[in-house]
Amino acid sequence: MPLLENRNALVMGIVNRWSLAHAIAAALAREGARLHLTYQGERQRETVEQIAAAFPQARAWACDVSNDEQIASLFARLQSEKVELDCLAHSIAFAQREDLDRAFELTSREGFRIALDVSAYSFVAVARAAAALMPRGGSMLTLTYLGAQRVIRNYNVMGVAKAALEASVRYLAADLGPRGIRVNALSAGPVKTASARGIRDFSSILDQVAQRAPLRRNTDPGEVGDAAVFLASDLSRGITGEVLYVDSGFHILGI
Ligand code: IMJ
Repeated sequence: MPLLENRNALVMGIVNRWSLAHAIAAALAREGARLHLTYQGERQRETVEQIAAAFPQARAWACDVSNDEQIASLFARLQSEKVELDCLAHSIAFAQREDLDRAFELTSREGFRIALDVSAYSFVAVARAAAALMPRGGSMLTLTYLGAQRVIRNYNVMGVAKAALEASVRYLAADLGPRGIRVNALSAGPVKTASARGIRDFSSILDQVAQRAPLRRNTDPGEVGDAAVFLASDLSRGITGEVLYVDSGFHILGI
């Protein structure tokens, strides 16, 4: 029996077919979930509409999570169509290019604000709105990275934003648990997605992980999708407020 039959999943953060959000959407759909996919702006509209067309019953919706009105209008439209959600997957982050390119100490007030707003606060705002559409309870998940816990070169203000995101997962889990809603994060190993484009030395980071991680390989997007199925499904019914690493075991290493 599929694990997510008759479940509705809202997946936010697909930019293209290589996005981790796309791997998550594909894995949820494989297990029978009905997909609602959001895209940020007109630039992503066609891509995400085409991706939605490849899944049975999937729909695409506009939502820029840095804009409260767009969040409100997305959830108002879902509600007016009587969509009850079972799963929310948030896979959205942004920092200004210059803040991923030089010393962290040079981060401006505005750069810090933008990174935390888009990458951490957006999950709080969307979780609150999604919870209102989860009368049966549900499962929320977001994507994080080891740079929240350790210093990883150039990750900089994104590491601070992911630390805030991971703490937000715990506070949301405490608030929403009594309503039967679980909140967790997946911490994926480095994957060459649009979010890695132009990051200095990214290929060498991938090589080092593949050489040193316990499983001696990089993370495959499908592994992140399958872990998302676990967190979205009743198999993980006793788990909330957790950060689950899907990184070939890299995070256990010391020097
Ligand atoms: C990003 C920057 C520096 C090092 C990095 C990354 N490593 C990894 C990433 C080692 C794995 C990718 N990652 C986990 C992210 O969260 C990326 C977030 C990101 C990427 C960009 C690139 C383009 C841009 N802004 C961005 N904001 C956030 O302009």
